[in-house]
Amino acid sequence: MPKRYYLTTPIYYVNSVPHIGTTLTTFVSDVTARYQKMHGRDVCFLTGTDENGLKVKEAALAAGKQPQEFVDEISQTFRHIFAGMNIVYDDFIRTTEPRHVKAVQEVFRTLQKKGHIYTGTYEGWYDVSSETFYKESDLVDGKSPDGNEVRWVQEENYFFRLSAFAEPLLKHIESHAEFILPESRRNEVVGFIKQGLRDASISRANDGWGIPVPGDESRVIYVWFDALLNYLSATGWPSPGYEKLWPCDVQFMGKDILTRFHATLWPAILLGLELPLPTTLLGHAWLLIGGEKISKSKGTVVRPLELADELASMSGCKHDIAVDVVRYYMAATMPYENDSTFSYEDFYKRYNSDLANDLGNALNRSLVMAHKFVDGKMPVASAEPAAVEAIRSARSAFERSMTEFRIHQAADAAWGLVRFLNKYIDTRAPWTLAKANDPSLPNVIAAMLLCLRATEGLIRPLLPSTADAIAAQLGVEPLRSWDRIGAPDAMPHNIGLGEPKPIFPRLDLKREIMQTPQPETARPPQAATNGDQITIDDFTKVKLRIGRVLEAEPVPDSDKLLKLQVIIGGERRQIVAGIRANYQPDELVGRQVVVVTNLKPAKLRGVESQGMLLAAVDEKGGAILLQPEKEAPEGATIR
Ligand code: ME8
Repeated sequence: MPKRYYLTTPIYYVNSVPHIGTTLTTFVSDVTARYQKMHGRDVCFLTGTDENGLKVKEAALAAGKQPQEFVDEISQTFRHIFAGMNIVYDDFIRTTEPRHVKAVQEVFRTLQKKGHIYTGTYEGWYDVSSETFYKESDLVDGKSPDGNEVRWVQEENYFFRLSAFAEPLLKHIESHAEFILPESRRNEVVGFIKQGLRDASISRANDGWGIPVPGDESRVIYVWFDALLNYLSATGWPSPGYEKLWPCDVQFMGKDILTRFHATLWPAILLGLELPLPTTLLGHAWLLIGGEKISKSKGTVVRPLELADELASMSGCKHDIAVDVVRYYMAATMPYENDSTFSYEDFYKRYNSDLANDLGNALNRSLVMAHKFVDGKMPVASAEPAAVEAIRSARSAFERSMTEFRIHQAADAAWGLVRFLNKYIDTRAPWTLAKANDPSLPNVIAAMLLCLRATEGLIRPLLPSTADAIAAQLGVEPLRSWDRIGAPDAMPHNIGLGEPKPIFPRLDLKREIMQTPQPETARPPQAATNGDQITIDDFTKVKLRIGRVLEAEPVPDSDKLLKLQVIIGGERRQIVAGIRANYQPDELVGRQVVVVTNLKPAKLRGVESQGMLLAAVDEKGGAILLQPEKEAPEGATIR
């Protein structure tokens, strides 16, 4: 019986509806599942909801609802949001389901029989917010280490002999480098276990909510002991056939629940049951807002579907594409080892720079040129080797990143190919090849289209709807098999290309986002007066052409100037512009601009400028760059 690729997320407390942070882990899991499916693996991706705790019961009562009615509603909201984010799981488990209750009670009985469970008196502190027991010495100023209120508990409880598993656990961690990722987290776990593990209290007094201890109705099973077992109960354990899934290939979670629960209590239970341990536990860092943990009470909650709705209405992109943009953001900024901070400004800037400029331009320019220069068909010609090599290297960088589930690096690998393609178009300049009847033109266009096809494959696990849109514009079926990325026949010769349609309309960042443009005094506005009139001959002395920004960086020691590399119909120019107050270098790259090309070169802050950009002047003296109303031919003249 071949083993399926089994991956899991934490099961989420249903005390409140999900936000962008809770969605992040499920998204990372979705990307991994899609990636493995593209490799032909039979994948089972499990997620679900954690419904039995005191925290959930208290939230239900606070909402004036019966716990069951409350958990039914919120569990449904999680499914709704995951579906809206195009997250495709294979199983959704709820800890109030009979299949789970049955398995948990069976685990309890089995561990009891094996002598790993005993009864005793528990006396200590309990943090309802994280459903965690603490010793007096764990508390900080009378609160839990996370700053939550704690309550005193004294009760007859069942204990699990966690202490007995410290040594075997350390051995396993030390001999399996891939067991806990990233490495920095592994060190934290080892340090925690080496401090000594206490036996774990695994029951609470039965107050009518939770899974009863088998044979003792006065007690319910401690919610963490119950919750961790969801990964096992979803396999059907102990019924035959569970080995088809077990053990998990990878389990994703935030760092908050790695050390104490997933990397100690959980594998210790499995060792007690004599079951193999999961291959990898990945504890990622936090997605923060305003530098702090996402908090409902501080109003710093961002809901992923609302974010997508907002983007779709502001930019005019389709809703499924806006969902992909939120997915892209989560991928590109994935808090792997370190926390990352969400901001609207960063989100919208990345939309313009990475999606509208990088990917959108690469797609649009390639298709427009293929229609113009090779009759809108994939040429019967082999792609130039530079492009073939760029695809190979992007694909292998993506694969390397995915061996440790570094989704942010995988996204960067895919964008490496997109950036290559834009530069390749600028340097190979098909428009000049066409003018010169250069025989390499079909090879260049074939290379561009093959790069797009490979990009479609690489981004498919991350941005499935965008990948479909690219395939449709290329006139091909979606690329579903990883092996086909970069295959020479992935773009069949003579295939008719679809119509180029921009999928990421640019956002006007200054109007929508940038609330406080800085004043810029370099060019005061000049009104034309009759005495200043010029003739048409005077005007035509000024040579104006369309350029495209290739690179942009600040000029050192100047808060006004940016140094740009601009390509003007195949000719590269360095231009220094006083636009830094209104523009970030990143948002300029890929953008078309209007350039005065016959201005005498000048030095600004010691840096040569070989042209000038045209800009309108805003109320504060800042520059608003002029741009053609739609993509203009490269290097077009302006009259
Ligand atoms: O802990 N950044 O459930 P939970 C990144 N029921 N990830 C975040 C995040 C953020 N700001 N906020 C939440 C529980 N997460 C238990 C789990 S499993 C057997 C039981 C993610 O609803 C992250 O994966 O508090 C974190 O571990 C999880 O949501 C916590 O979800």
